[in-house]
Amino acid sequence: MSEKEKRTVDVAAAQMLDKAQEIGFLTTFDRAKAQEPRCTFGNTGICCRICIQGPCRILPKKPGGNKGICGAADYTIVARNTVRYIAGGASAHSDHGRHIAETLLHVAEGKLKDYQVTDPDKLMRVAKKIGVETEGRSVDDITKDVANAALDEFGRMHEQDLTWITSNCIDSRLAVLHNTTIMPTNINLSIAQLLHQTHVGNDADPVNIIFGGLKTALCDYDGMALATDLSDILFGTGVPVVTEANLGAIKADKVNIAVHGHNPLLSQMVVKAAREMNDEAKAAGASGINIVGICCTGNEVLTREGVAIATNFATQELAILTGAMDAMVVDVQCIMPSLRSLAECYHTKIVTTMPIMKIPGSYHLAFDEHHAIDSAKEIIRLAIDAYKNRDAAKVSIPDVKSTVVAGFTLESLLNIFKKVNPDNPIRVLIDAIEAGEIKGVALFAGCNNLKGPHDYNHLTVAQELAKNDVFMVATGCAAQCFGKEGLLNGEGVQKYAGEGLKKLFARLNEKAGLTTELPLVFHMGSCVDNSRAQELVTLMAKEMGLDNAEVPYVATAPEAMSEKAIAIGSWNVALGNPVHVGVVPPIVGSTLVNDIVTKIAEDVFGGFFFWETDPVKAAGKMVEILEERNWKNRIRA
Ligand code: MSK
Repeated sequence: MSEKEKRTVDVAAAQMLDKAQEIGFLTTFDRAKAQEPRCTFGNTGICCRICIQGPCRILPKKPGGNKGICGAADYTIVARNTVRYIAGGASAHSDHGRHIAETLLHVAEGKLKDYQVTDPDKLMRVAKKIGVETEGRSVDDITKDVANAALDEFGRMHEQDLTWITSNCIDSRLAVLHNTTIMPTNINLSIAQLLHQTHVGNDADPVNIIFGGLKTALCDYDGMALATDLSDILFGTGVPVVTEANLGAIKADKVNIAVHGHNPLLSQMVVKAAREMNDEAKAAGASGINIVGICCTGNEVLTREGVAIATNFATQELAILTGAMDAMVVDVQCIMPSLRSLAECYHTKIVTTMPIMKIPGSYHLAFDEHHAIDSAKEIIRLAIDAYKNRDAAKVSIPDVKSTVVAGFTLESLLNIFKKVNPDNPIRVLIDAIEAGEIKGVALFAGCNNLKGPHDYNHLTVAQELAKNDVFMVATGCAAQCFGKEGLLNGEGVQKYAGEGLKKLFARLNEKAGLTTELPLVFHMGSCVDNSRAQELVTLMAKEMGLDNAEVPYVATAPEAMSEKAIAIGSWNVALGNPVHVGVVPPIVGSTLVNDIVTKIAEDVFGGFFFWETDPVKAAGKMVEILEERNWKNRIRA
């Protein structure tokens, strides 16, 4: 691999990185290089910064150095550091869910004019699932009860298992969560207790700390599951859409606005307002308004509105480098502070919108749900004004993009299966497994991590699994990589799928009734929509009469980066799923803790982590896991 290839496999990104070099702008790729070599203590998790006597590092050869100043051993330090990542991730996902739940409640109370219940069928399904009475009641009353049930997850004072966990899991899995005492009853309480548990002079037992972490990881799951359900109720449950992905989706003749972050409350409004404001853009000399997405708010509006993907996490700066990005509207999570300094070289307006996410020097427009459409229009007018200052000489948009077929919520995926098996849609997948056509299902989740070439691990693991007849679903920045690289369309199937997988696709395509062929990888949505994938595996478990830990299903985060990715991986393990991580996390500094999460976890939960930076080897191991589960199921039958 040449030095240039080591940066990214994305051709459009490579062109923009060359441009950055030409103009002397240092991107996240340069900053990642500047961080090398990494500090071994931090890199392996044996640096403790929990109290300010530290930082303490584990120095085994120095007398007195094999423990922190308080006496914390490597296993305590590593366990504490690890679960604090989970607390960060669970806070982010659950706070996102809480914001959606509050908005839904205010809709039902008639306090918000710009939002409404868009999908009453989903409302009824969710109400029934969580035990809210629907018979003879108004939509508003049911909505209030569903929203209040979601808000109750955050702060109820009585002991009651979290509703979105109990209503989404099968009994055998709930028994595992109870037997290991990790079933949470209150999201905020679990996060607070975990921070307390890991305070200096508190819990030193690595097993107990890890179990506290898993309990909080389940709160991450609960927060994202309710965020998915309530967002579908508010904005609709996605159906298959055709659009495009990569920097080539930015249009030179249009006012370009990127929506970036995670929360759909504003981005949905921006999309809606933009459709009404094309004339204003035309009056400014553009041919219209073009909205594109970055990171998961992009995935949200892709799923429901067919908005194109500009790029994913590691290459977010490069959208500005095209010189044609007029405004980037950001909400929460995964937004690089460096966007502002790059925007200074161009006419681009960076607009922060949330009270907990501001960037010095950027434009802050406090988003207010009570005036959501007005806020969105104000942002669009800012972009139109910025467009007037665009310097045509600085515009260079890579002519690179791929067709994307997305919108595969669980409902829309099952609707396709229903065309093949109207009575029992999930059987389509299981029949294909039992017939040996496919080996099982893999979920791709997670970010970009510049410890390796951008998008390389995602792409290689997917190509290898496709060749080995694995049915694939994806979320987050992994899904966006596949969009850019042509795996979210039918050509991907022809190019990469093995014979068994091709047979399944032929059957599905024949009956699907879509205007286009189904994609090699099914885009299931944003980070919070990993809950959709978990619903899929649970449905398979029910139909197969198995526990989740026996279903031929694996999860992978080939380029995991964020605290949220660590939380997602952890609840996957607790719910019985094997989880591949394509970077070595800062956990290997303690053999004990590393063994707990990679080996002992399997005995307790059926799920476990494994680290493998080589994507070919990682895919090989994932295939082995699926084959082993199938083999055991055949023996059981
Ligand atoms: S945006 S959490 S970099 S997937 Fe959800 Fe991408 Fe990871 Fe952020």
